[in-house]
Amino acid sequence: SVCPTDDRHVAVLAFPYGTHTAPLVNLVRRAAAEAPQVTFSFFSTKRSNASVFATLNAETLDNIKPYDVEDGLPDNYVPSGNPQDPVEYFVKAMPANYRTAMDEAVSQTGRHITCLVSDAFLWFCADMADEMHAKWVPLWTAGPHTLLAHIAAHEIREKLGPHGVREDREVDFLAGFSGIKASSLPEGLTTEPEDPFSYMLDKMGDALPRATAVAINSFTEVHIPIVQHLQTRLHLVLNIGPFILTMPQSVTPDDEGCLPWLNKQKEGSVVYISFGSVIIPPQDELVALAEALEEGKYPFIWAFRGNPEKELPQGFLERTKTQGKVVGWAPQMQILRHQAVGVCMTHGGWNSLLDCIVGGVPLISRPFFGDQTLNTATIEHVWEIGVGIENGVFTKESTLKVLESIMSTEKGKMMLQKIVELKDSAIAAAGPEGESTKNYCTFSDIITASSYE
Ligand code: U2F
Repeated sequence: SVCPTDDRHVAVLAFPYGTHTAPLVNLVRRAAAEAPQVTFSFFSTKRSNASVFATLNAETLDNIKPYDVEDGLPDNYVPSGNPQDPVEYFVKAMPANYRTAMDEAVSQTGRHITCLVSDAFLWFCADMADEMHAKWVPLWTAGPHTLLAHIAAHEIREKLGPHGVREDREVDFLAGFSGIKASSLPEGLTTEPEDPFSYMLDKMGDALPRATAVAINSFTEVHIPIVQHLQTRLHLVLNIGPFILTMPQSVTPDDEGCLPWLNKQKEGSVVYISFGSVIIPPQDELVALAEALEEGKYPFIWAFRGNPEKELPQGFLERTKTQGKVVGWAPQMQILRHQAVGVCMTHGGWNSLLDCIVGGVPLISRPFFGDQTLNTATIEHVWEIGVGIENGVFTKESTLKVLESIMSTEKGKMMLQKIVELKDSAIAAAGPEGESTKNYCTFSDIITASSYE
């Protein structure tokens, strides 16, 4: 049969909340630059596209074109302050909102869609791919252990039974989960899903085994038994990360001079604090954390969401002017790679965890929702590269205790050693002969293959 070289049209479906779009964009930047003949249509909300393409336009990648997807917000929508609200509206508008935009892309380009690359959350791509006779390669933007938990959701509910969480049973029936307690699982997993978000994750767990391949922003050594087990449940598992080493990155400018300030600090002495892009911890915990930093005299950089003047103790900013820096959005990756940083206080988000691994910085984790509790348990009990905060909340005493333990005990040194080992395997995986590099080639071959192949 005739095989035209330019029939390839990859539809990229982003999930425009939290740190979901950025990794997908970075992946597609690389794929599109390496395959200039292939058309990439990028589907996200108007707002997300505007910020993504502000960076991309500078690179003049002519073969990626944005299409706006309706965000599902009512016309008279007034933000309630709960960051989950817009997500729920969006999830309710799916998949019709994507479909409309995809029809437009097909008619504008005159090309049928040959492959769907989507955020793994977008379960309906399994049906779309069938209908279109296209491939589907979802990207899972969190850790392999959470992915397995969602794929095994039905078994987990059945085996734990209705009292599994209350009795805090061990999840010892699932490969790679020994030592993990039921209470560490993502909240929607242990009960039947009720809200749209948990429902979406359940559908995802059922749909992913139908995907051509599942790409993960991770590397195999992070959790070998889990990856091996995932391979028995999915057609093809492609660890192609950590993206900070394998994909082009947008650089956050160091407007507030964090890096020059770090140059003046002692090796391994600085505490870096950030709770990601969604969470703001309750004010009493922010206060406890500030008091602990001040009393322990730890040099610090705090990437603060919200208003520090209002939320931190009176006079804190003035008194700690030379001890530390409270900044807005920080160049986190560069900070964590600086030798002056000794520990990272985090919410346990997957991207921050990868930043810490690549930086070789042990963690103190205070999880809030979703995969963060499971990440924290894994940090503490599986990788032994950090600890969760006592009773799950910051108090001045528990924060001082945990800082002391990481910064100045043998246990802390062991954690550092273990995270440096993980860092070395991440670098090897992303190297020229590494597994993530090889898997990326497979990914690229799959998505850019002609529909006639
Ligand atoms: C959701 O995660 P978040 O966006 O809350 O948190 P992370 O996954 O840790 O990602 C934060 C990213 O933002 C960057 C940082 C990470 O790449 O380097 N950053 C920064 O550059 N400067 C700052 O001042 C602060 C952060 C969700 F909440 C998590 O539970 C999931 O694990 C995650 C991935 O699915 O998405």
